[in-house]
Amino acid sequence: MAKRVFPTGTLMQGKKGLIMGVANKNSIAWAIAEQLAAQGAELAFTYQGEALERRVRPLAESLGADIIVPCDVTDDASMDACFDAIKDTWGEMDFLVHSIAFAGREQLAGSFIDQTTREGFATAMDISAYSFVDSARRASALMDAGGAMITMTYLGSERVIPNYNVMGVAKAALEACTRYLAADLGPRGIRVNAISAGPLKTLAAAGIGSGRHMFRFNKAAAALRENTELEGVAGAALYLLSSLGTSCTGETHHVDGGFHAIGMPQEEALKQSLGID
Ligand code: NAD
Ligand code: 0WE
Repeated sequence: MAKRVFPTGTLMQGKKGLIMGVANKNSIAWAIAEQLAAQGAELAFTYQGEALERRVRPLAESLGADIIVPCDVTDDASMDACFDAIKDTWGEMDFLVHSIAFAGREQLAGSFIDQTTREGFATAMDISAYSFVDSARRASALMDAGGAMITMTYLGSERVIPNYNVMGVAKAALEACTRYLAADLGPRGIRVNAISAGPLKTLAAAGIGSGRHMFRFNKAAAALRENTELEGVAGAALYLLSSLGTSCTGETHHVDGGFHAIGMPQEEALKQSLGID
């Protein structure tokens, strides 16, 4: 695979921020980190647990990260320690990237009505939506000079996507959280937005039952007739987190080749997606 190249510049010069949600080099959060670093940002990273440290630390170090700390968003003590480390090292921060989601694997196969349990619902909401509120509260306490935050969402929040199930409900909550956070933090000059990305081949998308079909259908039906490129997501993140994004807050911005805009695909696209010629 060709190495990704990101436009270089000084848009993020002098800005410090936290990247939450890198698991490996395919993570959306990693592409965003590379783009922000190419524009001069200073970065801190969290990793979910010891198992992921082995992957995340070398990546983070390659961008000269000052702070690399464990953080499990379901654990208050771990969240305290993470934001204490930032406070102790930097004192203040300018931006936050939240790129974290989880639902039990059994929730993501089969029908929503049958698969969704009380516990599965609570876990998906806790890790995929509440964690953004908690992180935003802690990060904003360190943003005295204004700032910006983003989270990652998916179209399954707005429309039914087979098997996405309770994650779709959690993403709808996450997008609503984005608007409420934008309202609360706006008076302090802190912007809060979400990027709704089309399907990307990451760890979180691996092993989706209908994966092959999904990528084929997305490509055929999308306005641009191509799957989503990570570069586009990273570019949107740079826009939303830099001064280019001034005046934009509370928004859910789609980066999905225009798939979200299509109500019914062209006949030939539909045939192509089903492999009929
Ligand atoms: P990924 O697996 O690389 O990232 C998911 C991250 O969530 C991992 O780093 C994992 O460690 C972290 N995480 C899960 N539970 C956690 C916990 N309890 N505490 C701390 N971290 C935890 O996959 P990705 O595709 O880069 O996903 C990032 C975000 O992008 C997610 O919010 C996902 O819903 C969203 N998204 C993904 C796609 C896609 O097709 N891949 C499309 C749109 C949106
Ligand atoms: O948000 C996501 C996936 C998030 C996710 C992934 C997993 C896999 C491993 C949340 N929880 C888990 N739990 C696990 O055990 N995406 C946008 C990618 C995705 O996932 C799908 C999709 C798409 C797109 C699941 C079903 C259908 C489509």
